[in-house]
Amino acid sequence: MNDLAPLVHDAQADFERAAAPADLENAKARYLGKAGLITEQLKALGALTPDDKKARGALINAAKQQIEAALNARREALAHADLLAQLKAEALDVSLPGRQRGTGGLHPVSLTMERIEAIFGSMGFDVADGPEIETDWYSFTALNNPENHPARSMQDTFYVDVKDAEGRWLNLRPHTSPMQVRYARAHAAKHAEAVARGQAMPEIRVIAPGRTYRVDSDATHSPMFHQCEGLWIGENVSFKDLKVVFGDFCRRFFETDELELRFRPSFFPFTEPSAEVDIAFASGPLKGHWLEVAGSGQVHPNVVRNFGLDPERYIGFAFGMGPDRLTMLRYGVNDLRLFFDGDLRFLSQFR
Ligand code: 2U9
Repeated sequence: MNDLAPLVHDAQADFERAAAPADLENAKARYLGKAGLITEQLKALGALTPDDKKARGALINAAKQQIEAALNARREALAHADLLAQLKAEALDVSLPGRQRGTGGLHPVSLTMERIEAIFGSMGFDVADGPEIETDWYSFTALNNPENHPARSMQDTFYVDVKDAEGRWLNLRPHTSPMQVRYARAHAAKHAEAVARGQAMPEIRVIAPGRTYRVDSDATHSPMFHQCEGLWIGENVSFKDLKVVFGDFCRRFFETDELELRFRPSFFPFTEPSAEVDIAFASGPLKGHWLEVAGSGQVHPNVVRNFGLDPERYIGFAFGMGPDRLTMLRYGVNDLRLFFDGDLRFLSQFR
């Protein structure tokens, strides 16, 4: 043991106490810096004889090496502790349950629309599309709806406070029929030349599903509701075809053959004769009740003329139904408003 041992011991203790790299560098300066204790020892060598200088120098160097070794050891220990703290702070618990991404689903009315489209699609019906903002001509006039018909009044129809480029008042379509008028006119125009040459026009067979608007709101009416109408026009299409097609549709839609159909005389401006379609299930919770599911009829000659077709040659039927009501019947829902509240407790039952 020499007189430098306490110095080395103090340095080791100071380094051990340094809790952070900055503390450690301060402690280093006290021993190894320009005015440090070891540096002072080295400076004092100048006053010694060559032999003493050699011996003393060796001792100071040995002490310096010990101090440097302690310094490096502490540096490594602090860096290691820092790494451990960082790893701990950034630790991932891989056993935690993952964040679930909610699974969406189609709205029950959309499911009904898809069902209707698939069933009629299999019977050769095309699906029409068209604007929800319409002109009076497509919403009413083309459909043989007279000028003074109550459906045209502001109590029934939403009018848009804007006119189109031709100065015609616009409305939110109160039924999906305008889409079929547009479809039928385009179809007639497309085949006009062939027909003029004496060729037969391919039949019009189309359904028109979509949103419709009327001023009405209670447990069974919503200002926005859905309709799906159908149209079949040809040279030899009769009420008999309507009965077969619609009967087939009902059996497939409700997934039962035990179902009766009843056509009850009615009136619509766009069909003549017209009939309401009622169905009755032979079993299940609705057994024994006649349920109105659609309106129908033979398309009025004035409407056929508005397609651009000769009503003496072309004839057919149309029907209209409410997918909201069909959805209520199919799933046993008793309040129409449930479809429009956006309540996930209700909607997720249809996923
Ligand atoms: C064209 C010509 C005729 C479609 C028809 C009905 C009878 C009917 C209602 C049932 C319940 C609407 O959804 S509802 O509110 N529809 O009673 N609809 S015949 O007649 C047409 C359609 C388009 C060109």
